[in-house]
Amino acid sequence: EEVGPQEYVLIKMEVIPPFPPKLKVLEGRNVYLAAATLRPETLYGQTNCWMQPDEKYGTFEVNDIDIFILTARSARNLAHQVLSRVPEKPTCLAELCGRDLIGLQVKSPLAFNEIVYVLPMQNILTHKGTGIVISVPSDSPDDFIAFQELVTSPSMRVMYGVKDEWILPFKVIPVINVPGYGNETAKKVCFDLKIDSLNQKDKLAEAKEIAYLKGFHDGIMIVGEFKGRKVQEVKPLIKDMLLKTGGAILYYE
Ligand code: A2H
Repeated sequence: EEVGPQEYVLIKMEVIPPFPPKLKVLEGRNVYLAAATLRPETLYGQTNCWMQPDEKYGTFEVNDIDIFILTARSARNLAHQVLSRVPEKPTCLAELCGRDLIGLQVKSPLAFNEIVYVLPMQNILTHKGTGIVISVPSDSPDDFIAFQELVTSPSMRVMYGVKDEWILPFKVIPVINVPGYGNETAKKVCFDLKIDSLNQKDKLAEAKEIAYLKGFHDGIMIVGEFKGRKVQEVKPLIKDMLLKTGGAILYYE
């Protein structure tokens, strides 16, 4: 049941030039892909980000300096949350679909990977968050299985135009240790529940619940500024750090 608005940390992932054709008019400006997460402390282990290939996104001026790529729905919500004078509707500078940005290079705050690529995932919901998700295969079963599917299915890569060098070698980046689960909780939970496809929705929901609860309640950071400390304590600290350094803003829905 609803208990009021959910707070998300909206990660600002900087689009690296050269811009693709759909974004060419924006080159020279600060353009960010905006991803909504509940687990900002996992950002160190981000390997890529996910967009829904067949759905629409836009580029919006949601504040005075930055241009964000996100769904129109989330742009509208965000404008109401960050602007003092809200225009009738936020200006969309360019319309695009997820497919247009597959292979786009972005730079994410805190991520050990210098650059990460935009990759397609069918399970991304466009009516939740911004429709863009940071992918952390070490701690998210969805992310682990989606990445593994791309790695093991050349035909899926061809279908979406995903180049081998964007995903290979598949290297999970450990961030959190969970006693009894190790440093790659998502992989272990998916193995235990025998999940190898995004179509196993019920099992994936179960895996997500386990990985999320265990990671949050029992997890210990094994990397970063707060190495050795409990995830529960560290999550708000990393959130504040990201907000202070301009790597993220808050988003509610
Ligand atoms: B979380 P809740 Cl490591 N479609 O971030 C599908 N999933 C989405 C989404 C969308 N439009 N927007 C956000 N999400 C994901 C990291 C993470 C997340 C880890 C572990 C657990 C976890 C890395 N992906 O979430 O439905 C995002 O994935 C467990 C719940 O609002 C976001 O946080 O409760 C989470 O779902 C938000 O889920």
